[in-house]
Amino acid sequence: MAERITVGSIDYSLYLVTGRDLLPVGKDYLETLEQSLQGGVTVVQIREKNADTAEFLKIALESQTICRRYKVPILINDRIDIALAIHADGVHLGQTDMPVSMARSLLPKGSIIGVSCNTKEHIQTAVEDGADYVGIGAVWGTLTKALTSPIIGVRGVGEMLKSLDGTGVRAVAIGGIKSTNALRTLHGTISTTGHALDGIAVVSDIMNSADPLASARSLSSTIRAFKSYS
Ligand code: TZP
Ligand code: MG
Repeated sequence: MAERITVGSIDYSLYLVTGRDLLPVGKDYLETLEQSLQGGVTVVQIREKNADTAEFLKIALESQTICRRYKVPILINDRIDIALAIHADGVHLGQTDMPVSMARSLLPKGSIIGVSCNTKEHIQTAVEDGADYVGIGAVWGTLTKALTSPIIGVRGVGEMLKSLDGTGVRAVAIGGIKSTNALRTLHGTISTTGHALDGIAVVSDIMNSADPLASARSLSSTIRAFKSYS
């Protein structure tokens, strides 16, 4: 079993959430994943909403083999059992998934735990519960997920980042982020409130791309440019 990657070394700059259902016809999932890593994806979350346990395990293991080659951490959406089974680097939990403290008690020391947040209260709870990072969204409109809460916008995301000040909890924004609005997302949050995101998370801009390598490269260079002047 490959070495796990520790919390301190995580680079949240370009966070890919997988969505196999979004692959263009004829595109292979593992090739897309590999190309996204070549293009600069820095962390991968395996999100499988329709797979049974056996299929989820297979996808997670195959994905992990590739991520390890690029020394990129792999997180599992929701399923603590799958994360444990494959020795993943951590998990990503939604508001209706297992609470952070329970997940922490089950997972090995040093596991990364992230939480989806769309209100300041969610952020507060995530901080109190000891989450490592939060995924704030949806920042823009998206067709990838049926949203159950209002779109937050860059100012809203910036406001939420305020609650993370001094906590060491990292943050990515998610929802409708494309190479065309990545800079607006990063710049908009810092310019409205002075608080910066650690990265951006995308599903369709990479998974639904005819050229995932180019899409990831474009997002990655935008983030690097932003980080170099902010
Ligand atoms: N959580 C909030 S919005 C979203 C998730 C998983 C979907 C984001 O997908 P896309 O395609 O990057 O808009
Ligand atoms: Mg969930």
